Amino acid sequence: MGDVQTQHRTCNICEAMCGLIVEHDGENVLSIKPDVNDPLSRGHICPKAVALQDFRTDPDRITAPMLKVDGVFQEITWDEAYDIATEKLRAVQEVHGRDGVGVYLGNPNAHKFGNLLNLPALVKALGTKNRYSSATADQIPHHVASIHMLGHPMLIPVPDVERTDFMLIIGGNPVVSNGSMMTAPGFGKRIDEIKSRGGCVVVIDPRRTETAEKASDHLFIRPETDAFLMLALIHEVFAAGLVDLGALAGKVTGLEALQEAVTPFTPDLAAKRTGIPANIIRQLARDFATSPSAVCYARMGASTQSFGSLCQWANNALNIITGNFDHEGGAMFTTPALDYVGMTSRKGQERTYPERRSRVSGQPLYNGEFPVSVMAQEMETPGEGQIKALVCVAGNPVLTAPNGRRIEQCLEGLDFMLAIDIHVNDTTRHADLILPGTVALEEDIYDMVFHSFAVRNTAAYAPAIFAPPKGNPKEWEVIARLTARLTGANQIGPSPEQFLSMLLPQGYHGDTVSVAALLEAGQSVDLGPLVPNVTTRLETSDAMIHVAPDVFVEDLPRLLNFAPAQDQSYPLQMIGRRQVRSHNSWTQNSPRLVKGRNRCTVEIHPEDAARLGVTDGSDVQVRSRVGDVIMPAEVTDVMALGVVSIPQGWGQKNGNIGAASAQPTTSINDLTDDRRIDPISGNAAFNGVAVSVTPV
Ligand SMILES: Nc1nc2c(c(=O)[nH]1)N[C@H]1C(S)=C(S)[C@@H](COP(=O)(O)OP(=O)(O)OC[C@H]3O[C@@H](n4cnc5c(=O)[nH]c(N)nc54)[C@H](O)[C@@H]3O)O[C@H]1N2
Ligand SMILES: Nc1nc2c(c(=O)[nH]1)N[C@H]1C(S)=C(S)[C@@H](COP(=O)(O)OP(=O)(O)OC[C@H]3O[C@@H](n4cnc5c(=O)[nH]c(N)nc54)[C@H](O)[C@@H]3O)O[C@H]1N2
Ligand code: SF4
Ligand SMILES: [Mo]
Repeated sequence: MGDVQTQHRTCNICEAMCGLIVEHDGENVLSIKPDVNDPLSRGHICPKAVALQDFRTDPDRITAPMLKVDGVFQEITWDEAYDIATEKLRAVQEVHGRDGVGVYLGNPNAHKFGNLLNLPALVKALGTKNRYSSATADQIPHHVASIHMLGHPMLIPVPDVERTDFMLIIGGNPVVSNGSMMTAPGFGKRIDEIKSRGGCVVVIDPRRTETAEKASDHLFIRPETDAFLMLALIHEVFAAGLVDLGALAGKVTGLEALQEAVTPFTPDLAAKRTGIPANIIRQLARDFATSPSAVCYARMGASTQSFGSLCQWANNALNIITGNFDHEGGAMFTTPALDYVGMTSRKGQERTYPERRSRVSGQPLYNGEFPVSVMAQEMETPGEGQIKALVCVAGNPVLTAPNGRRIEQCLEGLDFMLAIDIHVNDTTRHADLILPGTVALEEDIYDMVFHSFAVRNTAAYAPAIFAPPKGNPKEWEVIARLTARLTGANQIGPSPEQFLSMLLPQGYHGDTVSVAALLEAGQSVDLGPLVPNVTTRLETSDAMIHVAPDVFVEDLPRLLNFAPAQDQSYPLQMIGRRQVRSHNSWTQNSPRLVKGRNRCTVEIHPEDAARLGVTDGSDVQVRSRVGDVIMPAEVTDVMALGVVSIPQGWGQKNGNIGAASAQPTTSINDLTDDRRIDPISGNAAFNGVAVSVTPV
């Protein structure tokens, strides 16, 4: 045991980047506390931050390369592991071509800058078009809206929560999730601040969420009908003569086309589809448009549904036509120290979208990745381009992708699967070889992605606190060494810190922010509130904002034809939910996070429950077209009538994770349907799945 030391670092579990103070003695964590001086999180943390220490010491963690021999994992050396991985992957590619190897990259990669900097080279070395990630289970509609309206997928507007007078939250639960495509730690306090300066927060959600409870107002909405609401708000803003582009006047094209496109989407039609009365929709439009500042923020519930792209387009369009785009208190654009948009600039490059279509069912490819909902059919369907081997880095699609068990069956049929992960779980247990990853406290941290989505510009860098177990390399180095074997290179490239040193000088704060300066500061540095800037950054061919791109307008007939399915065998609609003490599918080994009652319940409205004979706490069977599960019911009027909610991330059945959870749980993705996607973006439509619930 050494001297007690403290380190300031940001938490990298979710997008919130909370500032932490970690006290340790070189061997063990002594405490993890919130950093009240962090300019972004201002003292907020959640219970998952304290659990960061558990992920390191988890006895079930993989700490050596593991090769499956006769169905049983055995430890092998790193040299053997790199050799086997290279040989097997190349062997598959020799027989089946480069596309014979598929790649799936999971969510934790977005939070690990060493991975982000090294994975592109690995993917390039494999040379496969069969690329997938959790992004198509999450956020592609946001990127698609930005591509067509602003010309760059990563130019994503972020609500200026610190200054807004009116926030309309559609399908997000930031009090629990701490924000997504909106890094906003401590969102409950931020709602209080908006209200105490005389502002207002309205939540639109089929569930009266933790965010709705804190907000000024909550309106229940039928799942998947949000586009009707947002287009009706736009309709009403035009009708009331309240269009005002503000500083963007002369920078926006397509206003007339927008007005024409929304003509059929009256508040009356929206009322029929959404269940929100027309007079309330009209009033909401006027309040929004006449507020000194306002911002509409549509997230998961509005993007992972059948009309996800229309929702993200309408969301931007509403902010634009009310003068709330690139404007204080509206939807703004970050100027982070590491300029991710600039690094990936497409200025002057002619591009067509979608970039490609999938082999079997012709689904769209954006940002170089196919929808994860087609991964199973691309493994199942013979022919040139069939996936015969998989490289899965920090991903758990069996539990996180729609119809995950179909993917699970396909994994068994592969010639070879390589995983880089920390656990044997429902996905990685199908691997032939698993290379151990390293966890947060063993890695340097600089958040490459989420500063781009933060409600305030800040920057923070901290080195690793502990060495990885058993002298293992850090995860970025594992990826780099594997890449070097594949390419035959005899050395690996720069370390993440060296990369960062090269990239920061090119960013928006290059004269003050460097690795050395951040180390010297020893904690998160404040780079100020968001500033208007988008007109200099547009990458559309005419450098204008396109408020009515054809791709969205052409999808409107599909929306007009939408009527919720009337299948009496599946009379209810299922949506997902997030919970404070779990993060996606991988935190269920931390006893402090899983303790207490079984939280993997299906929430159902009391009237639905009474009609179906379901009682609170009793087991029910939930069934959809693709599968069925048995789980406890929670009868609660937080749910809209006709809608049930199941949390995502549970259902660990096989492998060494989930044991700390006292009760067996179920995976929502045993029920979600991989046939349901938003056709413009290819994003999975997790919400609005038709299900039945019956007592058992
Ligand atoms: N029905 C439904 N499904 C959903 C969602 C939903 O709301 N509803 N949400 C979707 C969303 S938004 C997302 S982002 C996806 C997430 O989908 P995934 O990215 O596939 O799943 P995660 O649960 O994040 O799993 C991460 C994997 O990484 C491993 N891991 C954790 N930390 C590390 C590490 O440091 N290094 C390495 N190498 N491995 C690590 C874990 O063991 C686990 O296997 O799920 C999606 N699925
Ligand atoms: N504690 C915790 N925090 C997390 C995560 C976690 O697993 N746990 N995951 C992280 C990740 S990967 C992401 S992407 C973010 C996501 O962060 P959020 O976007 O805030 O996602 P959710 O909390 O799933 O909230 C989605 C909301 O949409 C509602 N909803 C469902 N269907 C519809 C619909 O059709 N219309 C409308 N209007 N609403 C609907 C749901 O009831 C729910 O309240 O959270 C991140 N933060
Ligand atoms: S809210 Fe997210 S970033 Fe903040 S402490 Fe919790 S898990 Fe970490
Ligand atoms: Mo996500």
